[in-house]
Amino acid sequence: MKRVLILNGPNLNMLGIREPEIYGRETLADLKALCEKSAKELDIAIDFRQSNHEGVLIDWIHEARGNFDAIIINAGGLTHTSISILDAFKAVALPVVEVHISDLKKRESFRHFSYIAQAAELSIAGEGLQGYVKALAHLAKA
Ligand code: DHK
Repeated sequence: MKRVLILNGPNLNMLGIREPEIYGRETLADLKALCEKSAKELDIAIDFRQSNHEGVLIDWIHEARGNFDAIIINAGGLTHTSISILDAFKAVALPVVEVHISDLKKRESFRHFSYIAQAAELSIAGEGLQGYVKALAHLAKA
């Protein structure tokens, strides 16, 4: 069974509360339940995590080496700033799928560039929580 680590970065614990017109009204717990349901259907084992701390996310990416087959990440705002998260992905050399709930290209210009995209085999944005389901389906096929 394929093992996928799903990482969520800063402020994603505020899903359902933060800017619902952009991120929707569903919570992180709803997102976790959706991922668990989808993973079960796809016969994938997942570990779903969230942290507001860059270093914690980097430690989890390092830990994935040898323990997971792929990583799905929504790095939140760190997407647009973190060379260190990009370097961590390069270090572990695991397949990465990047997900964003909102459509970055339709938002402020500072959200248009993603460091994570440099390491990701697929970037999904603007599909709401279903983007995570799409990411899992992609990895199930890979
Ligand atoms: C989530 C965030 O927290 C923002 O900082 C990103 C992303 C967009 C999302 O769409 O899921 O810019």
